[in-house]
Amino acid sequence: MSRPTVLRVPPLSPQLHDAVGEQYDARDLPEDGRAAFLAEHGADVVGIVCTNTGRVDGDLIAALPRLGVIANHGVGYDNIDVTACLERGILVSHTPGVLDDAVAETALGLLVATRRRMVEADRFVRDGRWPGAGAFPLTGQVAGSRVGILGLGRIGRRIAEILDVLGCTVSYHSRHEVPGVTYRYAPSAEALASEVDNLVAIVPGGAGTAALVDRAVLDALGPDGVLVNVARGSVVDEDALVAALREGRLGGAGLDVYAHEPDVPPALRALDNVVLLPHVGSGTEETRAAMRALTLDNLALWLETGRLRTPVPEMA
Ligand code: A2R
Repeated sequence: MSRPTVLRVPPLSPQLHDAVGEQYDARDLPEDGRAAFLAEHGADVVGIVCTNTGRVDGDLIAALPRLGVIANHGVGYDNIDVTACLERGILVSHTPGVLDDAVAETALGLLVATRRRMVEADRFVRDGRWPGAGAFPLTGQVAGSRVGILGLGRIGRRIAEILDVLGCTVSYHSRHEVPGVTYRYAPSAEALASEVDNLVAIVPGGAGTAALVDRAVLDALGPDGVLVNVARGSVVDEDALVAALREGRLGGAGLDVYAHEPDVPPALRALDNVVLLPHVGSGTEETRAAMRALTLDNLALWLETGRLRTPVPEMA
């Protein structure tokens, strides 16, 4: 019996790429010559495997008349045109839950590293400035501080639990109040920023959250405030962020994501009061293995039963 044809939309990790190839008749969407490739193979494709940096837009979906499932390796799926999928009855899965710990510890790491100026302190030692240049300056601390969580979902709640242990006062903003939590609810992102020392963004990307953290929110956080973004670059107005950091209207930022990845604005790279990571929030061996397994599980289940284990909320 012929194996189902699955389209791999790059980039995929070598492990995920190979796993799909072992189980299916796998095709790789090329960077160049897509029209010719799709004309030749598009009609065979029943499933797609992709990650958050592989765009699956309306044009690609339209070129795949038998497409029935998109298995996204990641919890965020703003790379996929879900509206086009809904119109065609194409199901989309993602990987919720299995990456909460990894992303939460990335958020904590960024927050501590930024507040305690750890990257600068590391350079201080490496450059041989200790002890010749005197003691490293005193810094702020995270323990006991007020932290706002923008998006108290699965990952946001995990971050809040970790901060509880550090004696932080946690408050949050989401579109809806979360029942059964003791954290204080703020009615807007700006209101939240105005009542905390540190703000952690962990909402989904996409149109609904574009520039949710804008100049007004950054100004409300203020010159002693720190922003951590482990959500999506689109959630923060990056120009406003750079301006606020350069003009001293914001104290610091710990960033894992950027507006135009992998481009990081040179002005941001030149600043000392930022810690910059290359979008590695879920990037641990353990978590990526779990995400891979769930992605493949969804694909296999759909092929077998037409259902998904973890559909995106629009299709649940
Ligand atoms: O707004 P609500 O009540 O639906 O709460 C969700 C919140 N959220 C928003 N908050 C404020 N303004 C918005 N426009 C908005 N849209 C959504 O974000 C909820 O509290 C949170 C998302 O939580 P989950 O759906 O459980 O997602 P999870 O697994 O925590 O991942 C969050 C994001 C991913 O989409 C990736 O972009 C990134 O973290 O890795």
